[in-house]
Amino acid sequence: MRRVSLLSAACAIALSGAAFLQAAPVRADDVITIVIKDHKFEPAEVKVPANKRVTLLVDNQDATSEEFESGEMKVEKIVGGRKQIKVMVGPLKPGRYPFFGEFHEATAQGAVIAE
Ligand SMILES: [Cu+2]
Repeated sequence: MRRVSLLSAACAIALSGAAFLQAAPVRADDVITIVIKDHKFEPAEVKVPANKRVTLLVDNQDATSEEFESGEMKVEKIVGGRKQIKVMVGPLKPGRYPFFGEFHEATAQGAVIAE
């Protein structure tokens, strides 16, 4: 009985968490798309609002996988060939935050500009 009530409490917390997430969806204008093509980022520089959490949608149109990486934004995430990943960044102080594709670092260079 006690176990059941504990489970219910856990479920209630999980449900309220889900409700909260639904109440605050990521708006479409908070998602910034960065395409990877021919081992380059397009656009190579993206502007995001400062002091705000944003989602980067990394759309890898190459057949080979890439690793989207940025020490400044503390991101390191593999995106498979012809796959997409979403990366949450921020809130960022105004400034320039370089990123690169670790598997094709010679050409895959870019930066997020928070302003
Ligand atoms: Cu890496």
